[in-house]
Amino acid sequence: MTVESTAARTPRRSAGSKAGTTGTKRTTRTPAKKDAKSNEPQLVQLLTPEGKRVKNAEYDKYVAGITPDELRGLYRDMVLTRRFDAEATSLQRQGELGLWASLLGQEAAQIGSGRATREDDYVFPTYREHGVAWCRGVDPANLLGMFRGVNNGGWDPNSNNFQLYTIVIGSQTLHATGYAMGVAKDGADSAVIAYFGDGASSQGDVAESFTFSAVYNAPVVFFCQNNQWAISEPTEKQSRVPIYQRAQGFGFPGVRVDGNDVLGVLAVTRWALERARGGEGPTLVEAFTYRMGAHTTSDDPTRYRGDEERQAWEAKDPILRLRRYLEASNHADEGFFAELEAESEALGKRVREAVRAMPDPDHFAIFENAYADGHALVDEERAQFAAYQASFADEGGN
Ligand SMILES: Cc1ncc(C[n+]2csc(CCOP(=O)(O)OP(=O)(O)O)c2C)c(N)n1
Ligand SMILES: [Mg+2]
Repeated sequence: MTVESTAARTPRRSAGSKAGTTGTKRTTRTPAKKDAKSNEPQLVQLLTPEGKRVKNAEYDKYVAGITPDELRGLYRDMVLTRRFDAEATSLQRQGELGLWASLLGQEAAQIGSGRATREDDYVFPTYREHGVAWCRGVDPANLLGMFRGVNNGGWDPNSNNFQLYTIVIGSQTLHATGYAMGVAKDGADSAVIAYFGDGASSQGDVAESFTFSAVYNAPVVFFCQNNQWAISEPTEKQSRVPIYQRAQGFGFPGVRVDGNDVLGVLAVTRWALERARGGEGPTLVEAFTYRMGAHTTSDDPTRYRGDEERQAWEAKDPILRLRRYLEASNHADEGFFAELEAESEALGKRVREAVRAMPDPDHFAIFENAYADGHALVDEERAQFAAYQASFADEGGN
């Protein structure tokens, strides 16, 4: 039995779409084809851990016009995101947040992909995409309300085309697929990107998303941050093949990129989003990275993994490698780094103050958003809760 190269297949358009506009654009994409020949994982990398720019025949063109200003911008995004994330972890330790899911180590995967999106693209995140939120212009302070337990999300998804954080693992890939099918039916040329983790790749929802998006040729990019762990389960427990290779079985290309290389991630995600916009259907991008911190502030990773692993990944730090590149190519001076340091501190302070000033929600607000038209059980629970609250008033009066 032969394995058909997914990259060589003719794209299928959903009924009513402009089939004639797509055929000519399918010219240079071959990553899945190469994978069919060899089962060895292939990693796209444009910047080495030492900060050296390496040539890549296939993906260089997606970052060819990048300016020193834009490179400094990517660096700034990563530094500020890391600073914000550290502040949120501290705020949880101080009792100001109930929980926090740190993105430490995943800054390049998130900033590279987030900066590849266009304003009219639509993003479906998990609960850890603080860097992507930053790129979409969501105020970092707004990310903290849900983790403080004072609101049900914290932002209007449609104001930044950035959906609310999704805790139910993998389910947002289905939402993204359905949304992308709608985008195609509208005849729009925007794209959709769904974030998920290595652990989520085992969920049925993700497999269903792959099937539907492939069959309906939906303009969606599946962006898997393989951070090597799903809480305490290593990636080996999720898949017998490299995650990106799974796409082939569903009929679309998959590619693995060095997730700690912001340039590589930017290039690969631009390519994948362009495929979606050009009517070529879904792509799976596996950003190979590492969760440097705990799963969340409730987790203790020393119980299931050793320090050596973290140290090995520290040498591949995404921020350090871009700094090395900026310095070696004289794209940034001491003044730039010092100014950024001051900006980071100011961001930390602003977020700290914003969280502490968040008003407590009305005690009954929790009953308001479960059903659009109310529900008998919710009414009963509301009444029970009202009686419970009233019992404190009685005690106070005695
Ligand atoms: C459907 C579902 N099952 C289980 C959980 C509990 N849970 C929360 S995070 C997580 C691990 C997810 O790992 P991964 O997809 O690799 O994402 P990461 O946390 O590493 O970013 C699990 C099992 C959940 N939230 N939803
Ligand atoms: Mg993971």
